[in-house]
Amino acid sequence: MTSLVDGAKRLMSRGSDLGDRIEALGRASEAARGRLDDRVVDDADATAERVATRLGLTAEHTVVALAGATGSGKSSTFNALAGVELASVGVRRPTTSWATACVWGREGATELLEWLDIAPRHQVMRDSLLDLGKEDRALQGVVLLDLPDHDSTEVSHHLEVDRLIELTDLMVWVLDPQKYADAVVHDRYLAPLASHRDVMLIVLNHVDEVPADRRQSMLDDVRRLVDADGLVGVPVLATSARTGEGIDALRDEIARRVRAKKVTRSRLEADVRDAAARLQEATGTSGHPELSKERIAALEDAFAGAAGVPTVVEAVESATRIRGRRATGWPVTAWISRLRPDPLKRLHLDLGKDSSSFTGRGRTSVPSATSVERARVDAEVRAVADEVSAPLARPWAESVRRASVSRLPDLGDRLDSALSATDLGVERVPVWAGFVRVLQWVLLLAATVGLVWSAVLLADPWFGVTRPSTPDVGGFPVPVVLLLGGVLLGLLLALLCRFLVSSTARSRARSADRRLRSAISQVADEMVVRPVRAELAAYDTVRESLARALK
Ligand SMILES: Nc1nc2c(ncn2[C@@H]2O[C@H](COP(=O)(O)OP(=O)(O)OP(=O)(O)O)[C@@H](O)[C@H]2O)c(=O)[nH]1
Ligand SMILES: [Mg+2]
Repeated sequence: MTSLVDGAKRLMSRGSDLGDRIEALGRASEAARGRLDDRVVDDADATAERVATRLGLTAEHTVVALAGATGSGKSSTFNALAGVELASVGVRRPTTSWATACVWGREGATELLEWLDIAPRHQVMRDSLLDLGKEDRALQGVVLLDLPDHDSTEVSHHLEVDRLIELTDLMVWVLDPQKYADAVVHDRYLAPLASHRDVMLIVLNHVDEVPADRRQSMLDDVRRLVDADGLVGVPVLATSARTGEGIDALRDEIARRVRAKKVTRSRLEADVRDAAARLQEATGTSGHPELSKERIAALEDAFAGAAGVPTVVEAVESATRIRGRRATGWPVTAWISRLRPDPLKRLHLDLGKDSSSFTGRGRTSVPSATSVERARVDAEVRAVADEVSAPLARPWAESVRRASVSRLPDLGDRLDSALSATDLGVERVPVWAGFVRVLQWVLLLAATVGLVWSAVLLADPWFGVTRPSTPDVGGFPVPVVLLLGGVLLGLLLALLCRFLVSSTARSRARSADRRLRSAISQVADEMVVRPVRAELAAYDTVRESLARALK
């Protein structure tokens, strides 16, 4: 396929419009592979390949095939055009089993004949028949094929006809007075090939057998049937291979088409168009909406819920509060609070950058998603697929849906590792809390000193020795000031810090929420949004490429 696209690009660089179409068809089928029915895609691929190959072969030769029912006179017409009895004409039906080729102008035809797969013993070089000469120039460049019939019981015959009809540049359908209205030729060949009407001729042979007064009405009847097949404008010629009547006109018509050098290209263009139209029918032409921000936000929200973000955020807030209080509280009561477990440790979400490298690997113990949360995830994923695929044809809507859920089996693990790899920003107690902690210990120390001092004074250990006077501050003895001041200030400071700790806890919870949601949003992008967008991109490629192939 790549070589085909490259080949088509080479043709494009030569300014070939057909090269551009082939490249577009190849691109469309590449993007549709695995998404649309294989048969339609294979058909487009094969067409692009065949057309590119034919374009790469001789442009000096035009393949003209005589096709029709058995006994219609294909071989006789072939001989009449060649001016020599090359093909056997028999009374036994069917006569011709293998296609015979007569080539006007040998140069460069070898590869073409090889591609047509015509055995050398069935090839005749018209130029080598030296005794002839008159009509040589007119059909220069023609590779005339006498095909087997398409309507006998010999299956191999119509297989050969179908194969060669696909490779032929100009098709000459030979009808006869008895069978010209047979459904076989109209339904199997003429009507389906309506798109190829520019590269077709119709011949009513055996006219010598039709009474002169009935000829015109028979020709009119043929015309009517051919028009009904969609072949409006295709010439209908009357010939008799036996008497030679109309053969010159047929030769002239073929020669005129071949000289115009448009036949091959028209044929190939029609092929590309047909294949592109079939692919387009399967793929549809409607546009699609982009994924809306709201839809993605709702999806992220559902993921955050399933990942337990609210639980973690709550834990961050209470852990910060507990740790802050422990640091800034009155040391005596703070020590008691150490007996309470740390909510983040309980969730196995250890704190901060250092610990995340360990916890990143293991599973957290954030409670797994409840069935309600899981159902919400499913519903939001479905809503994402539905939002963009509503206008798409069924195979594409189906492939968008498949893509949207393709990575969900790993979702639990991915959410969990996103959670544990996120720095929750709670590893350090704030700087001010560090100062407060020191201050609290200083105050506690002061209170202890005051306590011991007061105890000593009360115990009166001087035993009659004159007691040294106790210093005082503003009339209050220093030990009492130290004891009461230390305790009261410590408690007051602890109380004050509770407010500060609470506001720090709230702001850390908010920032943890932001960080977690940004990690979750990456997971949502990777697991759902990107796979869905990849399908839409493939769809756009197919649609745009087909529009280019059909323009
Ligand atoms: N009267 C008359 N007989 C013809 C004409 N063309 C062909 N015939 C005869 O019709 C018979 C069949 O002719 P062929 O040329 O073998 O027909 P064909 O289409 O090649 O048949 P198959 O090879 O069997 O598919 C032969 O007996 C021919 O002589 C014609 O224009 N007029
Ligand atoms: Mg024949």
